[in-house]
Amino acid sequence: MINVIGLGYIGLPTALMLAASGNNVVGTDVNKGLVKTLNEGKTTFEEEGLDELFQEALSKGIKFSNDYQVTDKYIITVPTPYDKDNKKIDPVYVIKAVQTVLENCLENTLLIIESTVSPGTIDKYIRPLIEESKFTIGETIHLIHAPERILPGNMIHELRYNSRTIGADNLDKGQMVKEIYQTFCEADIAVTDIKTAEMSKVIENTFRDINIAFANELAKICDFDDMDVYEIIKVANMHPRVNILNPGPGVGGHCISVDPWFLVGDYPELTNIITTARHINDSMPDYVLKKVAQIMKEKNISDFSKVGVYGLTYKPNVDDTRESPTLQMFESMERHLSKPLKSYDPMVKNKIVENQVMDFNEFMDGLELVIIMVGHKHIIENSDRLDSVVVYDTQNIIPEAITL
Ligand code: SAJ
Repeated sequence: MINVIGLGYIGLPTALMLAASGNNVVGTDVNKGLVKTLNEGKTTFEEEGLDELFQEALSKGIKFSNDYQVTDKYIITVPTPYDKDNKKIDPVYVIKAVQTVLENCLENTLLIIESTVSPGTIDKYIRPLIEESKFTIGETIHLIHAPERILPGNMIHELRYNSRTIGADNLDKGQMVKEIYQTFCEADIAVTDIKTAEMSKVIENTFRDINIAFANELAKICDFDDMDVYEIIKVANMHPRVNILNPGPGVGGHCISVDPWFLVGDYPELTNIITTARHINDSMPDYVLKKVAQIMKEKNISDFSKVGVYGLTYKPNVDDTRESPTLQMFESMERHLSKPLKSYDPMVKNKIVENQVMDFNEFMDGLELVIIMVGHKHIIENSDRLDSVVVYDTQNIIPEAITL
């Protein structure tokens, strides 16, 4: 039996996929409400194909519990936050999960850590825990790091078709874990050492962060000198070796805006491009605010109650608001002692900020300027509703709108 520990954005789909593919799976989470919801037959977040996969996994016998199971295979998918002050990873949840596994596991256990960790974390924090226990690494317990790569919004497809990395001390044990993932993953699976797996995961997200920062810097240059950044990127991307990403209002989510900081925290003297890219992406919400003030002046809109923000999530068609550019922008407003602007997001079902409304008509009522922060399908389908207002579109999805 495989016990998946941590049933969040990564753990839940992974547990479901394993179960749907014929593995005996129990999903464990310390959050009582979350396990209760799953046991009532409901999923805990929105993701394309998740509900169908959930039903399939249920029919194959997946179970959910608050308790760690007694078994010989664990996959740990708990979050790894970072300390905002010193930029270093805070492995507290992984440590707690490993400690609890050690209290429950059988001899000859495969302990697979999927959570993203900075290079060296497993040596520094996890190995010592096992060394202090009654188990022996490489004999009675086998340590594996198998970082995930799935993209929220396309998780179910990517679980099946993305290649993966498995880091192991012992390649035979790595091969055993590869066979578990091969029950659902149809792409290549590389087996390597643990530190390589840790580092490659973090630099994949750092690579994307740097490339988005480049697009954002281009957007600033083009805006300064009245050039069309989207046309320029389109033309440049016709070069066979150029692939510039999209500028936007900032980088959110719990991965790309966080993982590069692990490298900055560990190698402060060596991370120049990485640090600059982080600062550029973090500067975008304020940049949007400045531009809003400029548009309000130009269009003679003096009343903030006539300005609305569309989109609270960190990217289109997901309900995840972690580190979202809109929330970063509102935090910045609060730092300047002003209240968040009126906002609306069709994907966010709970009220999470002041002045958020839950109905699109109520949102549009009385607005003169709409700022599009997230390009949800919903706004593309309802773009005619924006005909009578000024639109500042940070996503370049609404024709004729003012862009970044
Ligand atoms: N963004 C831009 N411009 C772009 C692309 C993205 O501004 O051209 C913004 C998005 O709007 C969003 C942020 O970047 O705010 C991140 O979104 P994303 O879709 O690029 O990535 P995530 O954070 O949802 O998922 C990433 C993925 N990593 C890479 O593509 C290298 C995913 O494969 C990882 O599994 C995930 O991080 C993770 O869990 O680490």
